[in-house]
Amino acid sequence: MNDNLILIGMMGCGKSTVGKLLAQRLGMEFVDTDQRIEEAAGCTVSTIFAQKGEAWFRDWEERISKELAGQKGLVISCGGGLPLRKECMEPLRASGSVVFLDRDGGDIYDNVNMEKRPLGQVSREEFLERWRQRLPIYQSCAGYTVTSRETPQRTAGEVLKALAGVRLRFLILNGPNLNLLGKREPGIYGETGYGALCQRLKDFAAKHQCTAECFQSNHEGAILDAIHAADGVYDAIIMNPGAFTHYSYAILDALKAVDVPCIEVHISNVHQREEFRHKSVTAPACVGQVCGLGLYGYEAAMGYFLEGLQ
Ligand code: CA2
Repeated sequence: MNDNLILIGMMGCGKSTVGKLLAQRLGMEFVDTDQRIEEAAGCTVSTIFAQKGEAWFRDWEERISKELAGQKGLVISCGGGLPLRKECMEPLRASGSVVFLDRDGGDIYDNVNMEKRPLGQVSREEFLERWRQRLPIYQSCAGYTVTSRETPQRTAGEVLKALAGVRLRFLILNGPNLNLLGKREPGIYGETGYGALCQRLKDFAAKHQCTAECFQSNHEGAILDAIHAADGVYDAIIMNPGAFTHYSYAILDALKAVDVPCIEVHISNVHQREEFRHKSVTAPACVGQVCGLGLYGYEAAMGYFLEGLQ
């Protein structure tokens, strides 16, 4: 059974939403400490704060933290102030990986509805002051710090990447007939087979602490679906659209519709070949195009994105 995954950070940074997504993707159970306390105490956290005071609430947090730390396979979203007490954090830290979801305090205050949150009804200045005080505590408790992204799906993806020590996730997309690599026309496309190309690119990715997943199809619709599904799941697409390059406006539109940068690759130097191969209708939606470098072109394209990390 998996160790726990513990999410900490300021109230409103997205711990619960991102935590639920992570639990789903990892097949783990999601637990929210505030919710657990509300269930056990029979009233809302705000009521506890108002009627019993903060210390009474923190005692509850300590009991719940110790109880959860004794279990496995949980994604635990911690109350924003939970890491303030080391008696809460120490058992949780020992039970798994702690991830700090880092979201700017001003962004939280301006964009998250805090009416119903305990300690949420304060001025912007007071909120920012509390955020500034807590930052070093969150940083010191966490094994990983992940900056909150535009969508919870993206943030969840970044958490998974951080935990796996992965820097970039590549999708290698190959279009029609590229499954025939190595079997026909070796004078143009070389002798390496499609399977061997995929293995080579996976190895190249792994050598650079990245992952590469390969997909090939002879069907335009399947390629469109793969591009749509890449949003939020991959950091970059390396695509050889095959002959679709020269006429698929649908692939052009799909690339424009997603927020994943793509580099187009051609094994052969298309400009030395028939006139119809000189024109790419898909390249305008790409960061750039590599052609004529053989299979190395795929690695050159991956290298471009790796360079961007430096
Ligand atoms: O040079 C490239 O990579 C191309 O994208 C390959 C496409 C071609 O239509 C483009 O103009 C340029 C064709 C891929 C066909 O692949 C084969 C591989 C081995 C044997 C036969 C075809």
